[in-house]
Amino acid sequence: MNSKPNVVIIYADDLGYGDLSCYGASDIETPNVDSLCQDGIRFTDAYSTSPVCTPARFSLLTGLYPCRHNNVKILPGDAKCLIEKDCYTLPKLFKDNGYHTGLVGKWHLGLSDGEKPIDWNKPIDHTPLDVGFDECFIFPATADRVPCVYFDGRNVVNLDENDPIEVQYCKKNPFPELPTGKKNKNLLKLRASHGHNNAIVNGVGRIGFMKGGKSALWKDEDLAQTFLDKAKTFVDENKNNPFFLFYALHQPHVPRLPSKKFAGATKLGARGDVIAEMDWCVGEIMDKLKEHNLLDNTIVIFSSDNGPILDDGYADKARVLNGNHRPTGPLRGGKYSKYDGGIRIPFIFSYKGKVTPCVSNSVISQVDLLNSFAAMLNTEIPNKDSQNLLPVLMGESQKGRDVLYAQGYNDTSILRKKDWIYIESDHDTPFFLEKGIDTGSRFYTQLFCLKDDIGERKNLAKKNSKIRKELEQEIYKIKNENIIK
Ligand code: NG6
Ligand code: CA
Repeated sequence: MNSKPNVVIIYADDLGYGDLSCYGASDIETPNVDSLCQDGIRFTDAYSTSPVCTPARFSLLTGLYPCRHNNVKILPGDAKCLIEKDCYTLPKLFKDNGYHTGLVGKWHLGLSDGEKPIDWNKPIDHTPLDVGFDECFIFPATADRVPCVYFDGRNVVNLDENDPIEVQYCKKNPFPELPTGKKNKNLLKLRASHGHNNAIVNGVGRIGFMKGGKSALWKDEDLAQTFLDKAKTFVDENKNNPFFLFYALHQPHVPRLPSKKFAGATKLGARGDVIAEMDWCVGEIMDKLKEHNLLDNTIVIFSSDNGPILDDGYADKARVLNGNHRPTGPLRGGKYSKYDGGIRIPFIFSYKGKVTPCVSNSVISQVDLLNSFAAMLNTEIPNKDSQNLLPVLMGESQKGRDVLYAQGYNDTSILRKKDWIYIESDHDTPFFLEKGIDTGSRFYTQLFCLKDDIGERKNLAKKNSKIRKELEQEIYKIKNENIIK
């Protein structure tokens, strides 16, 4: 194995375990993602650390469980950066080993130190550039949150200084002179089903208010092409040196507005269309690697941050047009849920000529990428949450994690040990009614045996109190471990 292969992580947003044809979808076709399996290992038991975005991304980049930080939750667009400047990170690992590191796409981990409100019209301190990326071209939070602008490094792209940007999340209606999704439904090209009724940008109601920055606003339909072009340029510019690219796709998160080419491309409506668009992006970036003859010197990982959801706040008909497609495959729950549908995600590790293509059921977590790549680069790191699973990723060993830890939407613990999965009790709502999702929240403990019950229907917590207690002990140990960042 070349000691310094390039590494590309392609990270989808809200793509489910059952959303890819290589994971069993029959109503959606994803030929480009599928073809990664020809040179790679498709993992059936891979997890993110959370059923929502920010904590999952935090873990992937820091190698830490979300519980190591006291504020890892879905962030507004003007939140402070959750990753401290002195925190050891995946991009820092690569950078320290002579790689050029880049991030293209969704960030959603906050910007600035949070000491004062962000001034969007000046270069911002504490961005991805301060946590290990040499360059970044991002949007700050999610596609449905303001500010709807791109960032290149520390600056908003295409900003006209005579039209400064203001962003507000706290006040109720800070810019009464501007239309909002709530007041001006006639201006919307995509209506909200819940929330998403603050600022209107590109005919879409968003979360949060913004004013100004007209020349800098993105068009949702152009997001895919814009990010793809940046990712391709990054590969072009780094073809002669080791590089790490984190290509954080915005699909299939809401609002789902694909480019013209993909609008109407599938029979599943907007959600199917943006998945098709996402798949195309994967094919394009693979073609770029091929063009430069880099495939047998590049590890490509494809995964998703959390489970899927049909209606996440816009009336885009995802639910009615879904037909028989099961975005979570055989799993229960979905985005926001503590059941496996929220946290078990597609994960393909592709490395042409270096791994023997196969399907692996070893248990792995995205938090393990830090330590696994540290092992690849012969670098000792202090982190204990992240485990070295390089031999598993390379297909040389089947020994995945003994114990897997994830964190539910409201900070409760989820633990998997072998085939057992434990979901801590809590008093939150068991269902998001408007979203049709079972959050998995119950005022009693849940314990399932995935081997006979992949759909987590038969609660064995009472019957198997010995195992329940054993798993509780493991959670206690993890939570009380002293972790060095
Ligand atoms: C929720 C939003 C949802 C989505 C999610 C974050 C509403 C009603 N819902 O609060 O649309 O943006 O946050 O998704 O506003 S994530 O994938 O980034 O975690
Ligand atoms: Ca997400």
